[in-house]
Amino acid sequence: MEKTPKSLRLQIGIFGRTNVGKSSFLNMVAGQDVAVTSPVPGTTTDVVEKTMELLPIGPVVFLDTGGMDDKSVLSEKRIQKAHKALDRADVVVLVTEPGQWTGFEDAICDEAAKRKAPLIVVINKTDLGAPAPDFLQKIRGRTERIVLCSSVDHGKRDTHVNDLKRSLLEVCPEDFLRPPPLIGDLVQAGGLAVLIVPIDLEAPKGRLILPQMQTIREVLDSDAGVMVVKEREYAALLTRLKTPPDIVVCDSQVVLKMVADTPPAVRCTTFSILFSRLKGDLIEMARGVAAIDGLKAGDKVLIAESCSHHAVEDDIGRVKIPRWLRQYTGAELDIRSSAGRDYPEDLETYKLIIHCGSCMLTRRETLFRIEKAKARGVPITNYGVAISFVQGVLDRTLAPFPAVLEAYRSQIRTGVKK
Ligand SMILES: Nc1nc2c(ncn2[C@@H]2O[C@H](COP(=O)(O)OP(=O)(O)OP(=O)(O)O)[C@@H](O)[C@H]2O)c(=O)[nH]1
Ligand code: SF4
Ligand SMILES: [Mg+2]
Repeated sequence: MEKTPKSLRLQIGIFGRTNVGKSSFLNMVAGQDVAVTSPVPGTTTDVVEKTMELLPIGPVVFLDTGGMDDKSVLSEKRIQKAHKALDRADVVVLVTEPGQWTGFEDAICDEAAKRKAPLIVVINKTDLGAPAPDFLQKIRGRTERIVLCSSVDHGKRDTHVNDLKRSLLEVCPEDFLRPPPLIGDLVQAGGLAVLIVPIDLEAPKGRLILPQMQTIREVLDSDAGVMVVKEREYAALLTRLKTPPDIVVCDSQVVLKMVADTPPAVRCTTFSILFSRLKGDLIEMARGVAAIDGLKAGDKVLIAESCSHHAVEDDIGRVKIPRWLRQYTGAELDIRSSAGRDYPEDLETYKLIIHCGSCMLTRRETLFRIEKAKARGVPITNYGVAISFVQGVLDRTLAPFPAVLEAYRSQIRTGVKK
């Protein structure tokens, strides 16, 4: 993580008047004491930098500045430093407290706007009193992204940090949401990827679908080769290879056959798993799927589709996944589905969300949906991960991603202990 150079990190500047709790807020987000805090106004003089991996956004650096409105002798220098930090900030976080909004706060908002830096307002010290509605209204005139916070209430840390992450996800410039590779890291230069593609009724006549083409392209860009085969010919073709492939990828629907036909030493996964890493947060999907083990009769499960495509007979989301879930759990589950842009407001009433492959959503939109589920405490997974799970082969299809496999196994262990 520390290898990422600063310029590739999202720079988050923390600004505000002295003593509002900027350093305390940073310490809470970091989960450790990074910056000195004290009741004496003007505690932070130099800009304190803290680099961290703020998932799912990625590598970030927080810049904790000295308060800018104090009357102490050092203030002029500090103001200059804070201005430099404003120039560096990709996102401006303005910390204030309930009732505290003057020309000073407006000036910071203006500076952010001048630099076209998105603005998040943190209303800190809410443990001392809730902000009044008209105060909130006034801030909404400046930004919709308001995080209510108490930096000294560590019990609420997760809620506050998640609120901050959601706001950051919304505003963070696209460049910083650069996705992980699709397959490039799973093949060596000169290596081979085998892609098992279904040529069935749903396959477009005379061509391959976009995800398959994208995968082929990335393997070629990695100076490796690709072999494309249907599931029926796969096993025979594998025996003709002198050296095993670096990776085998198949459509989720034939995962069971692929795993059976693939020697244990050969890494294999599915297109949907590759795409869930690219599009969203594979670790979270792998953790979420463990919740299937705890499902009981009557539990509500949401199948969330992000477009309203015309459902076909034996539709994956409407028919197959519900059937597999009922077979796997042996329970009569209350399975609902949502389609298109609407993501239900009552997420917390669900025991699990199984999201579609999000091919029509951007990475930002997908991450946002994941964060929304997390904020409501609802496990979330997706079709690709859930299919491998109910077929009993997820350990195999996650094996190419060791950190994800570990997260999944530890979640399963936690579930067993309960
Ligand atoms: N009650 C309460 N006190 C807080 C909160 N956050 C910070 N404080 C207290 O407010 C005082 C100032 O906190 P700092 O984090 O040093 O404030 P700062 O904005 O970094 O101050 P400067 O560096 O001087 O500009 C300290 O005594 C903190 O313990 C909060 O959420 N609630
Ligand atoms: S995976 Fe793509 S096509 Fe299927 S429901 Fe989601 S967005 Fe629509
Ligand atoms: Mg400080």
